[in-house]
This record gives sequence, C-alpha cells and structure tokens, in this order.
Amino acid sequence: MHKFFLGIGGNIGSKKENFIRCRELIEKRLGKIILFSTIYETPSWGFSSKNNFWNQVIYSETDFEPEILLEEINKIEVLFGRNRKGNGYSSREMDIDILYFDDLIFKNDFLSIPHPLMHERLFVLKPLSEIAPYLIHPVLQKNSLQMLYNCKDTSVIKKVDL
Ligand code: PH2
Ligand code: MG
Ligand code: MG
Repeated sequence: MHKFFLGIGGNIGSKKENFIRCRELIEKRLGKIILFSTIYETPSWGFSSKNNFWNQVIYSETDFEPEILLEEINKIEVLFGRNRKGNGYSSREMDIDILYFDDLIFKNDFLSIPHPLMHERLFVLKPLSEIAPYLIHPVLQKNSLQMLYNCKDTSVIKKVDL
C-alpha cells in the first residue's frame, strides 16, 4: 500500500456539508482515512476573496499509482462542481491536493509531488504538523514542524469545530 497525504480546501457553498461529503468520497473512492487534522479557517492565499477557506490534511493509503490517484481525485472535484477554466486561483467548493505520496519525488505537466507550494502555506503546514509533525519532506529534507517554523505565511489561522 502507498501512503499519501491530501490537503483539502474550499471557500464557497456549505463548507460543513462539503467537508463531510468529501471525506466520505475519499473513503469510498481513494482509501480508508487513517488520520485527519483539525479543520482550519484562513483567508484566501494568493488571490483575494471575501470568502475564507476551510482546510484540512488527511492521511490515507491506496494501491493506486499517483496518476490514477490524481484521476480519481479529479473525479471527486468534479462532483463538487469544479471546472478548471481560466487560469490563476479562484474560489471553489472543494480542492483536493496531493501533498505527499510515500517519499516520492515526481513531476509531469499535471502533477507535482510533493506539492510544490506546501511549505509556503500555513493552511497546509499547521494541520500537517498536527498529524505528522516529524515526517520529512523528501525534497527539502525538513520535517513538518521545521517547515512550519520557517514558514513566512502570516495569515490569521483559526480552528473550526465541525
Ligand atoms: N488554495 C489555493 C489558493 N489559495 N487559500 C487558502 N486559504 N486555502 C486554500 O486551500 C487555497 C488558498 C489554490 O489551491
Ligand atoms: Mg490547491
Ligand atoms: Mg488543486
């Protein structure tokens, strides 16, 4: 089995319902959820929106290879109405990003593992540090807590009780 970490996030629609449904779909289609972090609320990062995001990190295992996992993830995102027209960031009901896949380092036109911006984002590092504080980033060779400590993202972040 391959171990993988996902960052999930959304800032429009019913976040509560979307997060519950997203976790159900992950379990049904990707793999059993072994660990999940607290949900955190942060302002939109990298673009401006009046709608704050909720974000969470999930740890699971699968027999899928990374590109198949990505296809299955894309199918789940489509169920949340995701369309990828236009470039740049935009508001979305649900975004599911692969953060880590074993200790794989992989890049093609559609997929980069580890997620290339994860170490710059408080909304990834804070929840990741909760469930995998000492896991080493295979490129940066730093663990989650070290990346969190080094992170320059000064966003206001707060826990959400679901
Ligand atoms: N995702 C983005 C861009 N900006 N900001 C927050 N707070 N949370 C996100 O998940 C997020 C974002 C692109 O995927
Ligand atoms: Mg994303
Ligand atoms: Mg994404």
